Amino acid sequence: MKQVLIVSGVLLAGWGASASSAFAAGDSSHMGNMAMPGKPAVDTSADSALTDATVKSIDTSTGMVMLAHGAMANIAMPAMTMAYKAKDAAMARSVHPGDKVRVRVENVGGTLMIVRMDK
Ligand SMILES: [Cu+2]
Repeated sequence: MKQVLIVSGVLLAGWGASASSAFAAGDSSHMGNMAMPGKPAVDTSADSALTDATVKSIDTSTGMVMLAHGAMANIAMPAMTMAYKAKDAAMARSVHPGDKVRVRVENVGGTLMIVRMDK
């Protein structure tokens, strides 16, 4: 039990760090997510790490972006091709199939969301 509490604390600390860089200050909508119990992270030491990915396809109606991506330790995801929810419509519209990007995917309230995507 003590171990679980420690892991949760690290997760929340990581959230705070990434939230300050990935979201505008004053956004209260993700404060609720911070209080939710997260999945135990495999590795929280590189919590803002970006992962190389190639955009395979985009569905602008749903905001889903199909990525061929490297391993993402923070969500325990090995390298694979998989669709993730873009954090907003502007992000989904900003990329095209074939684009090489660097992404940060996080578990936001149970949804694997692309919170940052650098071209
Ligand atoms: Cu995956």
